[in-house]
Amino acid sequence: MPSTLFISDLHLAEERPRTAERFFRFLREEARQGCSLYILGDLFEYWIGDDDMDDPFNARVTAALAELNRAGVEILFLHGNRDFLVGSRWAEAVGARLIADPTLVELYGIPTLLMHGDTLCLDDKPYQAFRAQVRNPAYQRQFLDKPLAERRALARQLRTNSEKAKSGKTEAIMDVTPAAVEEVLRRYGYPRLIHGHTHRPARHVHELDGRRCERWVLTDWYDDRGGYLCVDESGCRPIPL
Ligand code: OKV
Ligand code: MN
Repeated sequence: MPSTLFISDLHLAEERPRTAERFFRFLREEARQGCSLYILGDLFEYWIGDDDMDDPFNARVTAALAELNRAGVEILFLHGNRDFLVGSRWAEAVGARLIADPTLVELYGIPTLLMHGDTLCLDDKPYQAFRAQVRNPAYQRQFLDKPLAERRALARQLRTNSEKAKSGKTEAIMDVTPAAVEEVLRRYGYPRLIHGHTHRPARHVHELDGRRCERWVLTDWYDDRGGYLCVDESGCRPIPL
């Protein structure tokens, strides 16, 4: 039966070899049964520009995805809050298509809205301020025009600061703002919603305006967990890895 697979929040980095190995195995095995693989953000723990693709770890991830694509699986990529600088050069190397956040698709007859999920977390004020800044195209251009070494140093500094600022209150405990979810469900005509980011995998049912919407939250791949959402004619099934 044709199926569409969804992953997010792998946060791949050289420092997490076990997660990377689980991902490579997923690409060689389970992912091949899908017609399409949607990556809903935070594939990478950090991304400072497509010219950092020659970094051996980034090159390995890129090559593994390109191989899946060559095997006939369509790959779609939606930016997360960490890898928002992934660009068309990377997408071309993979054979992936970059898609907007949000994107509405029809899957097996069901309108399905795809998001990373960070735009639903309105209560995380410090993060939303950070987002407004780094998603500014002029600011991004300024950053991307700097030499790679300088960007590396700036990014490392930003990550250190953000870890300090969190001081125990991790990103993982931030959940979506219910009003933001309802707003987006109304605006897009009561679709099924699939997103990640919160690291709280679940199936939620929202009843609003007399309509019923399913909301699927994807798992992260931290520590020893990982998995994907398999969507087909019969519905959505989370598969742990
Ligand atoms: C990604 C997050 C680091 C959260 C910097 C302009 C600026 C882009 C950037 C640098 C950092 C992405 C690109 C990274 C996400 C962090 C820390 C917290 C909460 C600028 C445009 F400001 F320097 F001009 N960056 N990197 N964080 O290391 O991948 O999402 S990153
Ligand atoms: Mn995220």
